[in-house]
Amino acid sequence: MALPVVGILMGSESDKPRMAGASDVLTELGVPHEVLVLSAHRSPAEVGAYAEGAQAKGIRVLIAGAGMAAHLAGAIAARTVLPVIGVPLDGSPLLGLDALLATVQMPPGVPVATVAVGSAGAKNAGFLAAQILALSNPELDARLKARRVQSAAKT
Ligand code: RP5
Repeated sequence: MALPVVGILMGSESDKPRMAGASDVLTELGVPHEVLVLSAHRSPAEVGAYAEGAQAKGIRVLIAGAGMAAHLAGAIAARTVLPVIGVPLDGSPLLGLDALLATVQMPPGVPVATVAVGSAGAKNAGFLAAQILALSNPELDARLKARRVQSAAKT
């Protein structure tokens, strides 16, 4: 089994259905990844330790999905210079607008690349992570391009 190069984190077990697309896309594209549930407010020390150790263990891109105040992606981005993709999740009474603003509005210097709210965003986070990795992986680049050709043929 290849070591994971993408870490997918989410703030709660309850986020799993909405975040599943990120893992599905990476599996389809043959990108080794790991999935963890870690909460920025319930387990902040574990979040910090994971973010600080990710690069040294071979992770190259991080995906973080959370709902409500959604500080997981930003908390991770504060502790690593790996690219962090944030997925705002829509499980709250505000339907993800809260998570969108919390995730996208990072102060300058510590970016979170924020994708769409909910399961569409989770899938796009998987694609975006793969596209970042494809910059230095010609086989993955070819798989992504082949997939675009396939999806164009379906329209
Ligand atoms: C956030 O709070 C999680 O990412 C989740 O979207 C939301 C609710 O979490 P639970 O109360 O369902 O664990 O931290």
